[in-house]
Formats: sequence, C-alpha cells, structure tokens
Amino acid sequence: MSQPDPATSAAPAVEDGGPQLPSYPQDPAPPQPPTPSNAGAAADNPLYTDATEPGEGGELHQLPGDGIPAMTTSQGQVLSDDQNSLKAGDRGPTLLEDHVFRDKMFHFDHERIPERVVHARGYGAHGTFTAAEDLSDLTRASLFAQAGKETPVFVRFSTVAGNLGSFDLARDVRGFATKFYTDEGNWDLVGNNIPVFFIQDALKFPDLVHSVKEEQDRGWPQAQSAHDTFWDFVGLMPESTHMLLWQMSDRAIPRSFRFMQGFGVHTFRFVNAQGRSTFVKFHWVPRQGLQSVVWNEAVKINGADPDFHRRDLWTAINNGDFPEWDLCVQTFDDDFADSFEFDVLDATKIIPEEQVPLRVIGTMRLDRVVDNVFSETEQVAFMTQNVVPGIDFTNDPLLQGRNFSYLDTQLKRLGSTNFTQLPVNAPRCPVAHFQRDGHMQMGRQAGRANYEPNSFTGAAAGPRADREAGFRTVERPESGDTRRVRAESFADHYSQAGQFWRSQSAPEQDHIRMAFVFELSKCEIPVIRERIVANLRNVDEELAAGVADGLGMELPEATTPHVQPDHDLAPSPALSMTARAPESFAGRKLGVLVTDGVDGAALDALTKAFSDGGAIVETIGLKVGGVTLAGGERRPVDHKIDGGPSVLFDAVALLGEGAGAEELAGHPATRDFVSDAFSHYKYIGYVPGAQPLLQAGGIADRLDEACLDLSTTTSEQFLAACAALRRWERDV
Ligand code: HDE
Repeated sequence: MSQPDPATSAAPAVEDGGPQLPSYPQDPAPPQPPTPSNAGAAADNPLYTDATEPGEGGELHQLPGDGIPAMTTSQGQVLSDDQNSLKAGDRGPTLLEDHVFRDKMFHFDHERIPERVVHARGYGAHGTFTAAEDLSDLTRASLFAQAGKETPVFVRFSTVAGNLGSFDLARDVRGFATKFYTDEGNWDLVGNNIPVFFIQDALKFPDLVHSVKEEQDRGWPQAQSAHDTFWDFVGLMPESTHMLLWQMSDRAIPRSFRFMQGFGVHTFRFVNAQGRSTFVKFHWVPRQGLQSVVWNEAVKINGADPDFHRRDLWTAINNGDFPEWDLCVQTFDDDFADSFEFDVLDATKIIPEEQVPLRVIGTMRLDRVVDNVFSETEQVAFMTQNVVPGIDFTNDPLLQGRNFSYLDTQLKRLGSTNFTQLPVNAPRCPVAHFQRDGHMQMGRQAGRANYEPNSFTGAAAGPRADREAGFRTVERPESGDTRRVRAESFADHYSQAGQFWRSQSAPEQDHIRMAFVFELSKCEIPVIRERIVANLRNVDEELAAGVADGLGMELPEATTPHVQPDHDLAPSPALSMTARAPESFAGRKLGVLVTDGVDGAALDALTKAFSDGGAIVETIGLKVGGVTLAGGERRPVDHKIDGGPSVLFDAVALLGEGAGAEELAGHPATRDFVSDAFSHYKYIGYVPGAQPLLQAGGIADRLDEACLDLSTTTSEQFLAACAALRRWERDV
C-alpha cells in the first residue's frame, strides 16, 4: 500500500529549500513469517529462525540482513541490543549511562499530544478531486479552472463529542473535513454531515462543547449527548432546535463514512477574476447512496466493534472499492439572499435544494489509506481560514469565529507554529515567505534577506507579494455601530425544524421521536425534559405529544417563541434519507451463518453473486477454524459466532444443515444473530436446513417478504432484493 507521499517526495518548492525531512525508510518490507531454523540449541523453538539469536536469558534477538535494516537510535547510532538495558552486573541496577535506553524511553514518554478538544476521534484517507467543468465564470479558484483537472485531497471523518478512544457509533454529528492541496495553496472545507449547527454565534461554542462532553464533576458519560448538561444547554438555546431534529435523526448514526453526505454549512463566496462575488453553499453527495443504522444496532455495534467506521473505510479502500462523493454547490446572489425567508448568514438554516438546486462541480475519490495514523490523521491541521484566491468568507458569525479558533488550536495540539511544514499539512505548491525560526523549523531558509522591502536582487531578494495573482479579499461595503447584538433576521428558531420534520418518511419520524425519548429519559432533572418538549411544541404538536407520551409526562405549555413559526413551509423531499437510498447492494456486507454439513456449492454461488455485485461476504460459524462442508471439505470462517453478530452486516444468510444447525442453534449468540437481523429490519436469506436457526431466533413463523428462501430464490435475486436494505414495514 505504501506509496511515496508527494508532500515529502516533491522537490523543495522554495529556493532556500522547502521542508527537508530525515530519510527514514518510507517503505519497510512487510513482516515475514518466521522460517524454521535448524541452528543450535534453539532448533525446537519456533520463535527462533536463521535471523534470530537467543540471549543468555533465552530472550529473542532478531537480526538485520536480507533486506531488514539495522536498528538505530534517533541519532542514527546502530544498536547492538534492543532487549536489555545496561546494568552493573547481570542482576544489578540499570545505569544512568545507558543512552540507548534513555533515547528510547524519552521519546516514548512524549508520544502523546493533546487530542482535539472536539472531533478527537477521526479517521483519514487520501484521494483525488476531479473538477467537472470550467467554473471561471463563478470563481477564479484554479482547482475549478477546467474539466478533468485533478487536485490531491486528504479527508478526515470524525465524531464530535467523544474522546480519541471512544467508540464509532455514538449518536453524534460527524465531521467531514477535506484538505485540497491546490496549486494555489491549501483549501480546507471543514464541514459536517449535517448542514446546520447548534448555535448562531461562535462565542457560544465553548458552552455548547462543555455541555455535551463528560460532566465535569463525574467524568462521564463518554461520547453521548444523552445527559442533563447537554439537554439543559440546548433547551435554553432554542436556536439549537433545528439541529436537534437532525441530530435525533438517523443521520447521527451513519452506517459508514462512505454513506454520508457532507456540508460546508456556512454560506461562502465564490469570486471570479473580475472580482464578482456569488454566494455559495457546499455539499458532498456520496455516490454510494445514504445509509444509517438503527439505534439498537448502534448500541450493539459499539460493543461488538468500536472501530466499525474506521475499519469499514480502511477495508473498502484496501479492497479497491474506492468511495466517491460529488462536490455540489448551491450558488445565489444578493437578490436571492434578500428575498429568502431566512438569513443566509445564519448557520442554523439551510437553503432547501428545491429552492436552489445542487450543481455538481466535481468528484472526489478516496483511494489510499494513510501509512501512519499519527503522522497523517492525527497531525493534519484543518483550518477554515485556509482558502484560495476565488473562495472567500461571509459574515456568518460562526464562520468568523472559526477562522480564529482553528489556527489557535493547532498551536496547542501540534506545539509549534511550524506545523504547516508537516508533510500532511504542507502545501504542494511553492511556499515562499519571510516567516522564520520557531520550534521544529524544518526548512533550511538560505540567503541573506529575511525581511522586505530589501535591496537585494534575484533569488537573494526573496519573495514579493503579487498584486494580480495574490489573494484579494472581496470588496464589500461594511458599516454600522459596534454592538454586541444578534440580528433580528436570526430569530426564527422553529420553522425550518418543522419543515425538516415534515420532510421525513414515517419510519424516519418514528426514529426521531424515539431518539428524543431515549435521550431525554437519560436526563435526571425533570425540568430539563419539560423544556425540550415545550420547545418541540413549536416544531410540531404531534412530535411533542409523542415525546411526552414516551417520557410518561404531561404535555407542558409551549415555549413562547420570539418569532411565530411558519408551519406552512413546503416539505423538502431532499431532506429524507430514504429518498437517497442506494440503488444496489454494492459496498455493503453480507454475513453468512454456516454450519457443518452445508452445501459448499450453494455457499460458493452466494459468495460469487454478492462479490460480483460489489459486496463483501463474510462467514460466521461456531469456531473460527471452520466448518466441514457436505462433501467433507473443511472451510475456515471469518468470525466465531460471538464475534460476528448480525449488527456488523447489512443483510444475512442462514446456511445450516442437520446436526450442525442444531448445534449452532443452541448457542445464545446464534439466537441474537437471527433475532437482531429480523428486528433491525434486515433482509434474511435462508435454506430449509436452517430451520433450527430461524426457530432459535424466534422468527420461524414470522417470516415476511424480506425473508427469502434460498432454495427457491437465486443468489442473484437475493442480491437484488437486498438493495432495499431494510423492510421498514416489518412489525418488530
Ligand atoms: Fe469546529 N472545531 N468549531 N465546527 N470542527 C474544530 O479544530 C470550532 C463547527 C469541524 O478533522 C477544532 O483542529 C468553533 C462547525 C470539524 O481535524 C476547533 C466553532 C463545523 C472539525 C473547532 C466550530 C465544524 C472541527 C478542534 C463554532 C461544521 C475536525 C480541533 C464557531 C461546518 C477537523 C481542531 C479535523 C474541529 C472550533 C463549529 C466542523 C477547536 C469555535 C459549524 C469537521 O478549532
């Protein structure tokens, strides 16, 4: 997988030398399984090979040679022993003189850097953005200058509230941050998978984040919004209501990063070569279709595989199943902005796609996982203020605040102003300035001039600002008294929340209602629950009544809204995920439960059909060593039954026979496998011999149209049916 990173391998961009990094081996040979050795006393020990030597205490010393380099200290001094510290006598104390020990331990002691204050848990990948058309009419940004133009990208997906070591399937917003290494500098589109936000002014961000993180007096709950302080804060901030509807929707429990939309959230500006500015909103639309899990599934996935999302992305890319997103824009002018029902600077509002349609301006494909998670995913520094000529800001008060915060936070996390020189952050275009020194300066900034204006000529003079090619802030009139104020045009907090609610399908509405009930049930302080329900009455009476009923409480008086909500906004079908479901099962995963005695040909046919359809097939059995097929062949399986619950799969097939099926059916995890697949609305294929498995799961007499008998349905038909992903009509 390892390929040279253009950021490190590119020729230095500036005359005085760009970042020069030590030449550590970039592409180490993959680990080889040990080869048995006949050498010496250790011949019987499979740990010892030709390339090893036992130490005096029997410890394993692996030796260099045959392509394996010698190990060194960080100063390049070759080590003679990486197993034993330097001691005074065989059983004596370790000596302070042991510089090899100190070199290693010193570095280890300082391995951790502060995790991100939000979005700590993330996963990244490299790829390419390809422009769809020449956009020079709208923007002078060079990455959009012509159809087919390619720009390298790095994307980091994340959860928001949880710490670095938290689980992937938290109910949470997902970060969707993209760094475009354009030939005119880095452009960072630091977005989320939800197009609105909780607050309207950046000043409130620390409060929001404090409220959702673990409570300070107890240190929990981790990675969850279901607790008093979060709901207390958002209940007192009705501007959060629209975002809460999204957060309680299935969008907040995505099946995979690959199946999420992304949004720039704020209104930005495109600026063309003539200086004409157009408002723009950015959207990422996954070509894989949208998909989420159900809440009960999310809870179980977190136990079964806390790394579910990162594993999914890593596996898909390494399998060559490269995820793709179309980058789309909504563009509009001042006239539209002035006539729109809401303020386009208010990040708690969307512009419905039906009002301003999406235009595809390019496609991003992620095709390379990182070589090192720390160097790349952890050290990548996204910053909203990283724009290129042709892209500019608006006065959205949230965006304005972010433009300070993202630079500031990198210094804390990465420890030096020179974080821009790290390979993952370094621009892939010439970089030339008079910024000097600082911790960890990697560049050899040669020449005499480190200031300008100066009297030198040629290369010795250093760089100069370019009035034509350079970034010029869009010219716009600004006036007004300096005041701490929230514009009145930001005051309607409920109309779009209601519009979102009315745009959802019946199962989606059900999930939202149940999510509110679940989360508020975790709040111990009654008034906090009441306030939320009181706010929800301004969104939709039926929703509020349903939540109150689920909480077992009286319906409280509605909050008095600052602006009366408009309940007549037309629903926006584009807001429903079910309307954006995938067209096929490609990229999804089938879990096949197998027992001794199953028909190998049937298993192969199923596997082939799904693999040909772009899906992944994994088998689950009683023991990971495998099952004995009907013909006597032994076939390993991918998971032991306890380690491969059905929540890890998008559809399941039950292939059982005779005594093998009876034996597997007696296992408690089998019961959960089958009954969960059913109650999570999944498609289930089964053979007649799997009857004991259906019975174990309690569904033998509840089978519906999404439970397909594979003795009368072909593998191809089953595959085609699975594209629907869920049978929401099922009575579970
Ligand atoms: Fe962030 N946000 N944010 N945010 N945000 C950070 O920057 C901040 C907001 C988003 O994968 C931090 O490097 C403020 C909206 C993503 O590395 C920090 C405000 C949106 C990521 C920060 C917001 C986002 C961050 C923490 C309110 C969607 C992860 C670590 C004005 C459009 C990027 C860091 C990555 C990360 C501040 C609100 C998205 C502290 C002050 C709205 C995807 O700088």
